[in-house]
Amino acid sequence: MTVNPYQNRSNGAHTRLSSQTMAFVLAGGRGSRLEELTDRRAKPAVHFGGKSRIIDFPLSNALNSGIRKMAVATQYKAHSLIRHLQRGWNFFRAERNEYLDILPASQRVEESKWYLGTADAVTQNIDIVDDYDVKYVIVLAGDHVYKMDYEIMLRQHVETGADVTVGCLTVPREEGSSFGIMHVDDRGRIVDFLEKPADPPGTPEDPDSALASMGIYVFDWSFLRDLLLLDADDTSSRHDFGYDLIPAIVRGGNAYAHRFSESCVMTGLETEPYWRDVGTIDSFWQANIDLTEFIPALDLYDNAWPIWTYAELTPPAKFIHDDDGRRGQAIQSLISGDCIISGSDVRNSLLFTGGRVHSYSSLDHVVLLPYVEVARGAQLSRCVIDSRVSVPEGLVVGEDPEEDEKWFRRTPGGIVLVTQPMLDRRSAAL
Ligand code: ADQ
Ligand code: ADP
Repeated sequence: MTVNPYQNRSNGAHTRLSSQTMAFVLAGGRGSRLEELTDRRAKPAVHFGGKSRIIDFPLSNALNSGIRKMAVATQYKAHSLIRHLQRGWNFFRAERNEYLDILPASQRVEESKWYLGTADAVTQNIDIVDDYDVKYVIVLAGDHVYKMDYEIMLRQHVETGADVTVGCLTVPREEGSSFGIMHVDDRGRIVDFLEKPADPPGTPEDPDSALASMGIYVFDWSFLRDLLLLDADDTSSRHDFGYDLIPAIVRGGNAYAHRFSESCVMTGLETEPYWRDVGTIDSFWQANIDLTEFIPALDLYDNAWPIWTYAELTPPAKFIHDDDGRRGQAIQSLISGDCIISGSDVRNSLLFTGGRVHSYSSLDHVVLLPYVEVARGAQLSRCVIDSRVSVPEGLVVGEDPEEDEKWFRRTPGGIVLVTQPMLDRRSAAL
């Protein structure tokens, strides 16, 4: 028997579903648990990993999966998100049938009603999706960090003939109340779906874990289109995928779960599937600091699955002695372009573009967002410094919880967030 080596490969041109698919990326959520980090930007625009922003992950996944038609629904504080997309995601060419549309929230109504719920964000743009002329739509959340081959999920969707296929993963049961939680039968059919249940049910195999929706869905466009039109007329609906549409399809009996572990993209370095909702200051700090580990849980150095982004053209990072001969050095750290470490000591830290650290300073377990200047003699540990902050001479953060709480935001986990308005209030008071 002749075996066709391409038969089961996702990139075999004759089997590719991604070319008949558009990605509809929901990027309108505020992410209020990130506190002041989302005062000026939507959560999908929050920086991550030294060069990127969170939205680069779902967009890069779509691109690497072969999807060439994308739309990003924006809403809350969309400016830095839109600027980022315009600068970094501007290589789609209509001549090649490639599109990336940035969809502004409807200006018709007051802000509180821009998009009623996540499904309404698609309903308001039905005509745009129609224009793409695709068979499938994959709805993605714009605010998670992970690497996934959507082609594999699309294939499952087509093979099962599902009305919807919902990406899912297991989470500790006590975290289940912030997710849509589902039960599946042994064929993977979803038999029950509860959006953010107060007391999430465990799985039959393990009562301590729950099967959670990743908030990503594959539909046939004709099916979703009809459903959205029905939903738009339903006055009792919140017009939300998690609260309304997915539970309704589950009741109809033809919704399937797709396990993230089957389509996550891993390198030899990664030991388990990586997916993070970096939704709090603690988890944001931790996920960034984790990248400095000897063996990181997320491998950003994978040329086969690049995370595309917009990054400024920058000169190299530089490490120099100061006038007194003190060595400027960084160890177990990620240092981006245009950083200058002068006569100071950086450990277990992640510095985004343009970080300047002056003599007699030390950084330990610090995330410096882009263009932060740290003046002489500052001692920073276990903190996140927001972009373009000017850290004053001799500032100490992460030593004395009372002092940190007085001026900055200190989380229950003991991580401190420092922004420029906080520093301004502090200097005005001192
Ligand atoms: P949540 O993440 O709580 O739950 P939601 O706040 O609706 O859901 O956000 C989903 C995505 O849509 C986010 O990327 C957000 O930025 C964006 N968004 C929210 N409102 C929007 C709007 N009106 N217009 C455009 N974009 C919008 C969802 C599911 C759960 C699932 C979790 C997984 O409802 O079932 O478990 O995602 O994180
Ligand atoms: P050595 O020459 O000391 O064996 P390696 O080539 O293993 O060094 O890597 C040097 C350092 O770079 C390691 O300590 C590791 O922390 C980091 N490193 C290597 N590969 C990766 C990766 N894919 N992602 C992040 N860090 C990495």
